[in-house]
Amino acid sequence: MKFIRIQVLALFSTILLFNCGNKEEKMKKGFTYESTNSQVKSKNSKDEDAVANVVLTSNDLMQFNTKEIKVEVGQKVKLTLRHLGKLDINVMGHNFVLLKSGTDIVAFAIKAANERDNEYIPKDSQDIIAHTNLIGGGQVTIIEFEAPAAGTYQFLCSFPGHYAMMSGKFIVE
Ligand SMILES: [Cu+2]
Repeated sequence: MKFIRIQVLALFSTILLFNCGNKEEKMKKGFTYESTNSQVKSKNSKDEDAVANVVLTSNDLMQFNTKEIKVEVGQKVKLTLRHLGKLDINVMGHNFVLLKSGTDIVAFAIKAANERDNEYIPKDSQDIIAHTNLIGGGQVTIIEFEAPAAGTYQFLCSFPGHYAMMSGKFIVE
């Protein structure tokens, strides 16, 4: 009788273990979607290492706080864009647009400038790896995306006329 009970217990533990493993797997797969949940983020340190937390700020002087962002191959990038200024989105709107390698930044910026109704993001663009919403003074926007393959990419703010001052290198190494 005792022996059977132990066996049952062992079986129960195995099921429990299996379920946990499954859950973990699901969390990894659905990370982009679920990561706004702080419970997922603090699940284990391994997951946190896999996320590059990038905080980019912008202001009323048409500037980002950096011209260079570095992340590691295979990382998920959580990019937070803050607008520390006070000006309205229609006057001093900012976004972050990461371009695929080989994209002509000037040609892209000209195309984007015509897309006012689409927050200056060209519709159906094949040139973009990731982009945020357009924000005005005092606003914050967050995106998450997979770091592209190792290499150097360009990022910009696609609000008309901003790319000359608001652009930089996004390095994956
Ligand atoms: Cu801008």
